[in-house]
Amino acid sequence: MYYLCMENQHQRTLIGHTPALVGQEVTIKGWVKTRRDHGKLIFMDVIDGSGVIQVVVSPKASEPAYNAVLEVKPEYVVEISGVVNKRPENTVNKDLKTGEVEISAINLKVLQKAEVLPFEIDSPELNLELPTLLDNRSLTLRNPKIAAIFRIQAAILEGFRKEAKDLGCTEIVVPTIVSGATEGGAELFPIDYYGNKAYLSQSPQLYKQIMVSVLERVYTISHAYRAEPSVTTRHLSETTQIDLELGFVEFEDLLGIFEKVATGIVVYAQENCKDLFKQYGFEEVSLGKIPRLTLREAQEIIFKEFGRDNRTEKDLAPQDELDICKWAKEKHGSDFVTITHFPTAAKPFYIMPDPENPEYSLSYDLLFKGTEILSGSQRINDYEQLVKSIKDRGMKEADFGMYLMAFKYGMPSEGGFSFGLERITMKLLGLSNIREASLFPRDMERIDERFSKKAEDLHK
Ligand code: AMO
Repeated sequence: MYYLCMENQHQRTLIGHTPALVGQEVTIKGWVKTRRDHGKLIFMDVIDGSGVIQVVVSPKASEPAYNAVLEVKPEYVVEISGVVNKRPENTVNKDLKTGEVEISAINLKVLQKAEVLPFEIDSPELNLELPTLLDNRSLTLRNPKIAAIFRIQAAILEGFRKEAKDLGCTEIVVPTIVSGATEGGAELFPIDYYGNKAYLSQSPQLYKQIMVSVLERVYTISHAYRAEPSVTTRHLSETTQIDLELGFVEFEDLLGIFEKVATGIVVYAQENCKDLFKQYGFEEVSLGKIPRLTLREAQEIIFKEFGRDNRTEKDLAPQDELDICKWAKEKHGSDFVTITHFPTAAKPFYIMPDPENPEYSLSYDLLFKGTEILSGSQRINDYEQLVKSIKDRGMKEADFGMYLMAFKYGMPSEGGFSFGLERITMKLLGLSNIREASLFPRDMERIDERFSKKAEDLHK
């Protein structure tokens, strides 16, 4: 049995363990979510980190508990002792692990009061506009459906780590204060670094590549900063990238590897969070064989099937991604689709041009339910070729000294990829805006609080 002992005499049972304790007296600690009064019979949903349970308080069962409950409001922190009982058959909640039991209260102690809430935060559908949700993030995160997003996000990370470990990768931690750009087009945030010019990193790219020459197979979960100049539903200024990089691999191997990792993450999250998926109506993913298309093939399909001629564009537009995913689902029963061979000139310097047609590169994106969630490539591993690629893009070899050193002294064929954590979460759960998939999202308009609101407050 699992107890969390705060003090020897104060043993506490986690709510998630109550189904195994029917007939026994337990003490739980948690937050009151809802309170329903039926005359002198009072029902409360109480949660802790492990689950939610219904607590029944009545003067017949316990006069002291009844007197104490009268002042209790949502979000009060309470300690409750009582007996775990089976719930009457017609009130069992099958979607909950604790849905078959309830606690009949004997004692109730208020550990901490809460102010009256500015709005009801418990109902599954909060019906608040996104800016209001984010303005009150510390509170709205307490909504069980919103909290569930981040339990599932944790499972996505666990699933990724499991896949990476199965591949024999070692986890590394890399810096995010850097001296330059890696991702070409994406904008940089400059910082003042002791009077020197520095930037917030756009990607762990260069470090994970260097580490291939040290540990051969590595992964890292890292913050990446993108000074996105526009507000969209799928871009954040600070994002979490989950990256993997492997030595002694070729392009075809890489395609198989990231497709397996992506599928593995989804399966792991769905299996380990079954209750949450069911309870909150998150849709299951279709996992047919993932179709692979070159960019030009995908654009040809978009032209033929959806009537838009984007056949010379260097990337897929958001609507193209939606349409090609629709096509993949209908024709291949897959929520994923792999797109390869983006034009070399439009890609960062470290990406290997296809030796058979150097105008296109050995690069790939993975789309999931209508949006790119991953990109990666076979890398240039030859030192001379890499230096040339840097110079061809108008960049200076000297700015990449530390990075190039790893290539000068023997780098095998290598490649890797990066998932956007918030993008996978958003798509897996069918969220309409990426901000919902980030605990404390950063964008052009806010760092926690809206800049416009701060300015208004200043003028008050
Ligand atoms: P890329 O720039 O495509 O590639 O980023 C990889 C993945 O990170 C996510 N992502 C973002 N998510 C939210 N907001 C953003 N502003 C944002 N930018 C990127 C996306 C994207 O697919 N170094 C390469 C990867 C590699 O080659 O290994 C890179 O950073 O899901």
